[in-house]
Amino acid sequence: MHTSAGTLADAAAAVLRDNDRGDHTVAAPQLYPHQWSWDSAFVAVGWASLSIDRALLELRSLLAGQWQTGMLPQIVFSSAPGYFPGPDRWRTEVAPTAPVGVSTSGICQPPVHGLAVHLIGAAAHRRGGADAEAFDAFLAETFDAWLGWHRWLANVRGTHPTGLVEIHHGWESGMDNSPRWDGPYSRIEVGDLQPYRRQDLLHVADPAERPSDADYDRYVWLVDQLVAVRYDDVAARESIDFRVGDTFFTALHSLSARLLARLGERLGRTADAAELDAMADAARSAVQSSVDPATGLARDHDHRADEWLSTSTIGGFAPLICGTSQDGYDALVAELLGPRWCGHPSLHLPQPPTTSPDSPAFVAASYWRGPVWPVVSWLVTWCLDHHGRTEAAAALRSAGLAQLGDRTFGEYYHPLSGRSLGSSRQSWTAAAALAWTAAEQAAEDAAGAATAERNPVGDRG
Ligand code: 2M8
Repeated sequence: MHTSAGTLADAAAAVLRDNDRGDHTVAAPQLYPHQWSWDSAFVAVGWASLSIDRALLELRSLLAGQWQTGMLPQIVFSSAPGYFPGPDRWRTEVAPTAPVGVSTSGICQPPVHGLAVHLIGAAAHRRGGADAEAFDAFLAETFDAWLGWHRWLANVRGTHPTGLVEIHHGWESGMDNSPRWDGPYSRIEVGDLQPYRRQDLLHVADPAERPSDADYDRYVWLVDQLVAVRYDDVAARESIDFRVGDTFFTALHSLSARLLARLGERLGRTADAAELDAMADAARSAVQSSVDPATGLARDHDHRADEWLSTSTIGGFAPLICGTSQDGYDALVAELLGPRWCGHPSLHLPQPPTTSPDSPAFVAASYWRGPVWPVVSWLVTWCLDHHGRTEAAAALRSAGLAQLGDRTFGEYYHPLSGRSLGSSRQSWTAAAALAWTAAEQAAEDAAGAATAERNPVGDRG
């Protein structure tokens, strides 16, 4: 195990190095030639096992794109060509609150950054010396930026009576064409669209792995709607055709705010830490209130149609991220490992598919409609560990590492055959491999230390 885990880590490190563009890591070499917000947080966690300085640089580059409102943008653009929609469609220069001198998109992505900062800090302090000092300086320098991001989420995007953080585009969820959004998208009537040309289909083996052209029309329509109101937050909330409370996003807001609160205390920022804790509590309550009593899964809420959305997707496991009652948590872990999800008899490996294979909305090879996403599996295993479910975490982690044994570092995987899909050499998949191998190593070291303690003369036989 030791040797093969080491080899996988070396291969994963090579992917990050290949995708490194100096101050940022592209999400994938061809399909995604820019810096994506939640990708860069996961990627920074991967970098932390190789270089703390490089991990911190990744987050600094992302923060350079932060809007004056506090929003962290979905994409910080480089000058690389070949991605649609690029800066000329986003036209964020019309927004008075966009950053100056940095080109970004005009929406956001899930707030996993607090988790990344927490994990990089833990790695830096395990190493000590210059790494610990570099992290402490970074934290002092950037704490207000992270606080501003969460304030924006709570105060601008978290005002609906459900308490769920609302998103204005499926891209903001990170799970672009998930069946979670089928209802809200079906209600959108696309008006006159300026012509555009997709670039993504040039980089995948089969167009069926990507969203459809009809999906893209809606995606672009929403971008145009935001441009029309110059990205004004209040005007967007009133006019945009897609307004959905996202339970998974809200759970991540809660988790990250909680972890940032602890870091704030270390800086002596007691009042700010209390504010972050209050945000974390409110977001967790909203996630708990979204749970469907019939299924135990959390639900999104379509604010436009005023209805709950209850398709069986990975989003339903949001309480595993932010925490819930002991019984509620145990029931959700049992559901995750049970026959509708990771224990489904048709699965290649016990890994969470993005939609339950039992759901009519499940499509095995289509992007966020069914495939296994290693980065999401890693997030789930980290949360299980964090909330004390170490056995469940270890079981999913070892299946996740087996999944990555093909060394393609696929963007996502066919849940029934295990085939790699979408882009290969995807940065966040490599980051997941690095984080998992580090966790595996830590578990082996802990087991070794326990054996040595029981048997101090060193007789292992
Ligand atoms: C995918 O989304 C982008 C738009 O943001 C795309 O399809 O062009 C999603 O998987 C998203 O979650 C991810 O952050 C991004 C880059 O990996 O790709």
